[in-house]
Amino acid sequence: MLKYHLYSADISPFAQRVVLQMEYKGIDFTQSHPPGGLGSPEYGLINPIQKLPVLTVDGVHLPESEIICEYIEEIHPEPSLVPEDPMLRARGRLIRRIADLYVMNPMMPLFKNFVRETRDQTVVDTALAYIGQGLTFLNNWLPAETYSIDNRLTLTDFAVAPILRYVAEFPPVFGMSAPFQGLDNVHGYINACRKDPHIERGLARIEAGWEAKRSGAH
Ligand SMILES: N[C@@H](CCC(=O)N[C@@H](CS)C(=O)NCC(=O)O)C(=O)O
Repeated sequence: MLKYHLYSADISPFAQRVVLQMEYKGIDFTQSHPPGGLGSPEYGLINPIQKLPVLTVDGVHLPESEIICEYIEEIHPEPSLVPEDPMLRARGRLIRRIADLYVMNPMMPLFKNFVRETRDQTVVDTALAYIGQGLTFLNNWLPAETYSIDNRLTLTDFAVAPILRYVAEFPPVFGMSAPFQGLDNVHGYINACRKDPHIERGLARIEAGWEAKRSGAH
């Protein structure tokens, strides 16, 4: 049996995507924060990209959440988290790609600009504009009342729901007061997702992670 270790953090939407998938499939794995911290030389040997998550499989290090999830899906196809139909599979990948490239990536500069005194407002405004645009892209493909594809829980929901939870939390801190306003599909979709106990567990972990960080526990 393969031995899995995941370098992760509760607050990471990318790590939660993998954690949710492995939990759903009942796969045994251990977890830890990166040894020495994300930027440490020690972690650089595990992941030269110095980001979370990394799945270590029998000593081999695999970074990038999407790549990890696809690998897990191939090794542990049951219970399946991808549709049978190739076009629906492609649609799921497309939604995940939009969420990663056009919504979550533009959010990254916000995290470097939390402190008001040193905030670069031009960078923040550009980031907010891109996030808004990415959400309108997502609005074209997400349904308003159910899971993202196939009318059932899939990998795409494990990827997109944590990212949308981030959108609900952080852009408002920078003045984007209602990120989902006018985006009925995105808004309805995230509300529908929270009714699923698997997704809810991941989102609750992210929220608890934020809380722990705020109270100085991490
Ligand atoms: N494309 C990567 C993104 C991973 C990512 O950005 N992870 C964040 C945590 S949520 C991170 O490690 N950030 C550290 C940094 O950028 O220095 C993936 O899907 O795994």
